[in-house]
Amino acid sequence: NKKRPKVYVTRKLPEPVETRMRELFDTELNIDDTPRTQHELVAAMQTMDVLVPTVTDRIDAAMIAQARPNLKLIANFGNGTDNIDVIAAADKGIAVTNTPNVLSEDTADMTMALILAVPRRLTEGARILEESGQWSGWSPTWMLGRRIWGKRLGIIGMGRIGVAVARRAKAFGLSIHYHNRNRVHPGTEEELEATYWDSLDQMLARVDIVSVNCPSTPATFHLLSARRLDLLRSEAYIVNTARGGIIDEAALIKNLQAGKIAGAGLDVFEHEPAVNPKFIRLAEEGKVVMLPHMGSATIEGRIDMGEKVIINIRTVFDGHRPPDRVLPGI
Ligand code: 8YV
Repeated sequence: NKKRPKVYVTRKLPEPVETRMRELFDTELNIDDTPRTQHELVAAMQTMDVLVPTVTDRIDAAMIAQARPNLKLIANFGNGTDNIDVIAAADKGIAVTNTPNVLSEDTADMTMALILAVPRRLTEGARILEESGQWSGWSPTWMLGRRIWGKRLGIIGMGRIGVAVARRAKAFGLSIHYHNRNRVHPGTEEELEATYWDSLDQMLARVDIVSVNCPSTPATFHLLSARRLDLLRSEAYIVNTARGGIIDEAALIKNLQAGKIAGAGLDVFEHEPAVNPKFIRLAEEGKVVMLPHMGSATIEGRIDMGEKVIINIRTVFDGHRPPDRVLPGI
């Protein structure tokens, strides 16, 4: 008759996940989904065994320092763990887990949607009909976008999501280029007919579309800096479904305004949920398509993520290593 772990969930999760959690754990849910304050999170870290935060909860070193020894696990409901100071947690003996794999395909779908949406002027076209209910009439030179087929896609970060993007893009007739800390397995490179670029700078100068699919870490902060954005061709597009901070937004805005880059598809922003109003202007001009961080937002994906969280919690309280342990520095 083992003690049930006390689990604190910071946001509303899908019904089946909450039901299962309640069956298995002493669970404190967030029924009305109002984001918890830092004070409430620290209080939870002092009384509960497990914290289940999401991308919207920043768990920094100062908060972790105030946690009591009862807190064994921070089981992040999400893939990226840039919201958590994983090093501070490790120093205090608190395990951190995430929810990899289950959201890669959904995120890759949304990446592909943005790769198509900007050059093919999807939102601009939709807006014409939404705003007036009709259009002035078809013409051979009207609403022309840029062809996707035959173009070069440069993927930054060839992990699970990057590979899922590459598979889709290949089927759309794009050639695959990538930059990553390491080359992927030769079999994967062969399957994707992918070209590896050791130098990000050189890849940026040669591709038509850039897709950002790497994690947000101190090393990738403003990886697409003003200097690197200047390397892009003026016909190039950028798509970001990873984290806003990987791109220097101010520099991106400048280059979009100046026509030094053709367009951007953005699902993530540097200061979410705030969005730089200059992007809105650029969206009106058809240079930018924006989504409010919806990359992994499917019902199935969220349920799968919840199951991963549950498995991680159960494994830790069964005395084993959780399958999705996030180690500092990785
Ligand atoms: C979710 C994400 O919005 O997993 C991630 O890293 O950015 C998104 O899939 C997030 O996980 C919710 O915590």
